Amino acid sequence: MLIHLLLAVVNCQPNDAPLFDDPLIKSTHELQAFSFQPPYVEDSLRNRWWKFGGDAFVNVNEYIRLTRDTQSQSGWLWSNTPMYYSSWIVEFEFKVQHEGALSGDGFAFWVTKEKEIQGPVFGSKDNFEGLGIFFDTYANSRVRHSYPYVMAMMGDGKTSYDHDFDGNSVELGGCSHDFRNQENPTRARLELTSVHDPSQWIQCFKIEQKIPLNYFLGFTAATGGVSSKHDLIYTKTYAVTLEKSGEENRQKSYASSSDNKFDTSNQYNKPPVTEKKGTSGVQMFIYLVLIAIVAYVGFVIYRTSQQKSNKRF
Ligand SMILES: [Ca+2]
Repeated sequence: MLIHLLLAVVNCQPNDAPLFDDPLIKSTHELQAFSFQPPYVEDSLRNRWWKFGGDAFVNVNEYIRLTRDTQSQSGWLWSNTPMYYSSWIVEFEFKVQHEGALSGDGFAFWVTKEKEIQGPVFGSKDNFEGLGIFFDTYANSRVRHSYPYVMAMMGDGKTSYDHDFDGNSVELGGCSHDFRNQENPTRARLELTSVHDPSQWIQCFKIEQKIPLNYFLGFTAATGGVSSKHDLIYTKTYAVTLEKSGEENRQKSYASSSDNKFDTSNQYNKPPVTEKKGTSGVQMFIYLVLIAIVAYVGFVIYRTSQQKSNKRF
């Protein structure tokens, strides 16, 4: 299934409520499994839905810091649960601050098959499968546009990001946006749904790509010879039901989940949702598919036997 991706980056006041003023959106509900906000951790000093590692650490009242403003850092934060909705919106606020003249390398937002593997692409592995959105603050190659630069890459598991050339050859879309050393956090919104462009936002890019279900959401950041503090303030993720095709999207999502052998019973913590999930509708959809397959197999057997009997006589 082809999906529109849209990223908007704005400088904004902290804690503004998210706006979904699109008439095509029938309803949204927040997915707790893909959201976080202060104090980030529970009594056990862990987060039930997210895991962090490398050089990342939590300041419970203010931020999750992926890297400090020192050289050769690498930190990560990944969702425990894979995303099994096909239409969703994620919004996150972040701050990138540095004291030296230069900042680097940047951070990434991921929707990928694998997680928690450190590497050279903003702290995560190269040759990844899935979507990477890179908030690149350092020009490693000849400058083609102003920095910081935000860009998207769709990884097929074989193609390299090529850090030394800032991913120039694999860029699907991007924009320049100065989010460094801003007084307020910068907010980004990524929409994996077919709604129109939000009016209050600056559109960074819009591309059409297929993103498989059951990929993990993550953030990683790295510093090299130059450095920055890469801080995440909050993330809120919403499942979206569209006006006309919402129920259809929901059913496709669940049907594809079973195709991918997603085990909702024990392999992962299933995220809580506030809406009724329409199980009977999903069952009906699966029954219809099974009936269609049975009918087709019956037709093939019938035609084969007819052809054989035609040859015989
Ligand atoms: Ca770079």
